[in-house]
Amino acid sequence: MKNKILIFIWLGLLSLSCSEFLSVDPKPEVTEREVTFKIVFKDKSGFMNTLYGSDFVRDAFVTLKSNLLGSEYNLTSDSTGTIKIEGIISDVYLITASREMTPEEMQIISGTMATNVRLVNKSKRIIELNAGDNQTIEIEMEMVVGTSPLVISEIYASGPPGAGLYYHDKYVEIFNQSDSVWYLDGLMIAVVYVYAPTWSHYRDDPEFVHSKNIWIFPGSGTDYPIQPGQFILCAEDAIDHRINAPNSVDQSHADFEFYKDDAPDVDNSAVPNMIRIYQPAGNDWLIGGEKGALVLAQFPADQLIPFDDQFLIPYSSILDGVEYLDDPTQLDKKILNESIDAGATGGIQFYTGKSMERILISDIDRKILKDENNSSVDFVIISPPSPGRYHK
Ligand SMILES: [Ca+2]
Ligand SMILES: [Ca+2]
Ligand SMILES: [Ca+2]
Repeated sequence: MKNKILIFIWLGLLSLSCSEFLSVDPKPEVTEREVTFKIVFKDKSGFMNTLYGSDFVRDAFVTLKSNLLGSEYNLTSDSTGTIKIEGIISDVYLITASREMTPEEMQIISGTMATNVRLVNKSKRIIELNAGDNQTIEIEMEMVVGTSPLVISEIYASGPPGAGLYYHDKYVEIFNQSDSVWYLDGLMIAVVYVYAPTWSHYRDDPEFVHSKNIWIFPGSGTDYPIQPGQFILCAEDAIDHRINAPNSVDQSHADFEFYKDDAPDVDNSAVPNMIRIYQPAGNDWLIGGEKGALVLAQFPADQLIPFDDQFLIPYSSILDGVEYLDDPTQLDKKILNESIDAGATGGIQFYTGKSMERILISDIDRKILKDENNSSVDFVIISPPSPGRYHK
């Protein structure tokens, strides 16, 4: 495809400075103290200065999510780029700030009515607020252009309840949230690699996702369109799993099927098969039941870079990536770089029939799913799974 999508423009990426905000004073004798603090958002793009004469980011929509309690706070920054919160509990917070640039603002800044331009806090997503002195935290925001038209809309990995160790009903679902037709031909679905014995990972690789499990969609360019608002189901096995596992779901009408031709695998001849590029182990496409990460990438399979016993996929080719953890608050355990997915969904145990689906934010002309590149806030846990459709 000739379109160059998901072009993130990173400004001043290297100038992360976090010393001023980590004024950590643990005071271990004090628990559940309440905190009052301010956060000031500053723009690194120069947009705000052009528009308003200072770098403070006004009208930023800010979400703070408590790690410990899961409580969530939504605030909007004022004309001095500031939010103030009183009386919340000391904790580690996941902070997501987003400032949509309007086409009118972009006209002033760039001379074009650009859409899909945002300021976000790329580099500082976790803050620790401790009881004690009033704190003022400064967070820099950077420009992001574009959002992927295709996203991973659901990952079902846990397996159904009441069917022993049955796990053949896993799937990944892809969604077109743009207003135009796209083509799946050749797009890549890869499982992010970790060393299983030690769970070490390549999260901090500055350029590449490492994978030992890479499949691509069939087709030669325009064979497999995905319409605006369409969900595409890629099933481990495209069968009616209720036959083997009464609490599972019917996937006999899946759009694609992972068929491993060197293994005793099921092949529904009515469902086109994903093409295995690299997955030397296992009897079928395999994703972790409780934790793992998947990426959807637009990258030529014959240009994959071999590395050790893996292949490398450039971050710049990744349309979407989603990570899930058995404990999604343990973000230090993440394996996927924060630039692809700043958080994690999950918290699902094996064989519970629970699934992870992107949150619906609009359903006016077509469905729009939440896509902050942060699975901690983008996803919701559902049961039963909703293969090939939205769960409600
Ligand atoms: Ca299969
Ligand atoms: Ca098939
Ligand atoms: Ca679904």
